[in-house]
Amino acid sequence: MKKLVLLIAFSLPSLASAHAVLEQKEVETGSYYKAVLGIGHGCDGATTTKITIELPEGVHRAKPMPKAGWQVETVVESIAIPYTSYGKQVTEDVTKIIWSGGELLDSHFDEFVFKAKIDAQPQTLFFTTKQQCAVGEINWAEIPAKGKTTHDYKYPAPALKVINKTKSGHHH
Ligand SMILES: [Cu+2]
Repeated sequence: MKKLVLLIAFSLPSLASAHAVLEQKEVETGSYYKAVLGIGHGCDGATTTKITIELPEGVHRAKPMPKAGWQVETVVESIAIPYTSYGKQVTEDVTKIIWSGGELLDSHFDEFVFKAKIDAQPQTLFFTTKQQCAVGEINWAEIPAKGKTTHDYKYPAPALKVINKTKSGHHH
């Protein structure tokens, strides 16, 4: 019996790559992007109950995918840089997506999904994410200084590299 208990008590060290990260880290400007935000662990062992992701400038018309066991809401605000879509001036857009009411154990992994049009010019975009737990919270909000990468930080914001359109000429 004692051996069994020891086996169960043995826990793996948490992976450095756990964190809150976007599965697909690169996208062409002007294309639609399916964002899959992976949440690798809780807040110091506590169960995750709420995820809030902020959409940076140039990420347009975001639509979250419904998620069983969670409520999802979008926050629409006026945006700093209006844009034109299908000939219409757009001055308000989704700026935040919030998943709440669910439970994600520290020992589990889950994904939070949305789609958006990436109109930002080539650059690295950062999606500041707040992870709230039954006890405590984590702000994934660190943005690397020049010459550093997200790997140099403990709580990096999920990052997405926007690249030039490839010249293949196909349409998405
Ligand atoms: Cu981590």
